[in-house]
Amino acid sequence: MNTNNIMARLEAKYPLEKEYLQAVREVLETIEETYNQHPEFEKAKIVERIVEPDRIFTFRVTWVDDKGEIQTNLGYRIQFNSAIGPYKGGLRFHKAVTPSMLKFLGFEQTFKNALTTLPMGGAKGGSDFDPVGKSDAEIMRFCQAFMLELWNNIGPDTDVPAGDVGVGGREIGYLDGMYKKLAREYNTGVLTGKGMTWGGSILRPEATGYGALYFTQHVLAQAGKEIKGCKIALSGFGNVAWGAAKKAIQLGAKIVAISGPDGVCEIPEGLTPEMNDYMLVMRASNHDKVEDLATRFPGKTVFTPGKKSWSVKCDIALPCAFQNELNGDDAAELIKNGTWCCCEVSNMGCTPEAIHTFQSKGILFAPGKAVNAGGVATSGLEMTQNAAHLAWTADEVDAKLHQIMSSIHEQCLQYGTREDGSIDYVKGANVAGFMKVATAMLEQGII
Ligand code: 2IT
Repeated sequence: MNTNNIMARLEAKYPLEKEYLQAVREVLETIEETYNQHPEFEKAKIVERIVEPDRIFTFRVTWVDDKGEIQTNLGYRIQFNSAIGPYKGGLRFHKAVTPSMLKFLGFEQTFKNALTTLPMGGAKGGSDFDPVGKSDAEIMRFCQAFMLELWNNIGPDTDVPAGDVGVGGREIGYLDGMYKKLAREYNTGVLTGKGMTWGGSILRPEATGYGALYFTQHVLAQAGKEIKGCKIALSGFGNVAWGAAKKAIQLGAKIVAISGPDGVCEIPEGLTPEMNDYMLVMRASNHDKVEDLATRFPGKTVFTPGKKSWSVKCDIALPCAFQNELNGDDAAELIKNGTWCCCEVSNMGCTPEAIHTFQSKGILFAPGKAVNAGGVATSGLEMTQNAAHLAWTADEVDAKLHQIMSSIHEQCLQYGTREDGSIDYVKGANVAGFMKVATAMLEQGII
């Protein structure tokens, strides 16, 4: 295989699908060498097959807002790859959602899920519905209308959606309620991220952030460093940023910045547990402004409009919000200010230029596929508990999460150790995920 040839074909076929093309190129560039050592992959045209989703559902979602006006959005579910298990991946509700965005996320999910060691295929879905400024009743009516279209294409053994940007516990509740009403199945296993009284797994809300910090600890330990006392700048204030901050504080690090679409809040003395929990209130308000933290905790935070967290001096940068939120200029500014590690917690949070800048300057860098896999892994653990009709304790789930993040780190070392002993985590994660899915596809024949 030749990455440039395959990319040229995909670029001609999907000229407008920027994010999808970016995600595919990154994977192909890093797996090319390994792929070409396996003529059986080439013969079975694995790469041509793995870059295309198995199927895409697109549907209209019409609902009535609080003023009685009719609103129409588009809904999607992309079932990307089922070679290693039922389709699995989140739903994103955000005004910028396009098929390209969901294809990139579904593609990445396929490899991420393979890394978790659990049997889950890759999927993603969502809508261009904009939750900002919506009332709780509007959120509920939208979720119900969305599920009215989706329910027939998902199921506990076929496709199991979960949350992502704009979809948290509240939305999963409304979606699950409607699914049960339509499907008349009450086995609780069709969505993950459920509430604790109706089949949810303890620690699932924290899992993406906790797993990311466990992975960061491995990256640091590998380089002979430790997290205690480190200053961390992170972006966002949603579920993922909340969990990451919570674990970082527990581990003795200091969160010196969080950000939102409106700007950055610097917190010179570090985010307190009380401020950390206020992030949940900010998320639930649908106000989408990080300035709310400064308003609630005056004197402890400094809000600067229009700036990102990457302008704040820190040891470790943790992008926790959205794709391409940290670009080449941001990476250069971080490095200038002394940052020596960046672990991507958001999916494709760094642009290719940013990754190149980090890697060429010897900054420790780990990609989202590995760093944030604890979220979907704990979704996998939720599926297991649901299938067995039982609930594990927090200690049991946390121990399994630790084990999974440690295994992902091992896989990165296996496939990403350079000749000089340093680790290319991007290559390691991509090759490890790819090898598992490609081998499964090969063994299952031409389907
Ligand atoms: O990007 C992700 O891995 C998620 N949004 C979580 C998916 C899941 O199925 O828990």
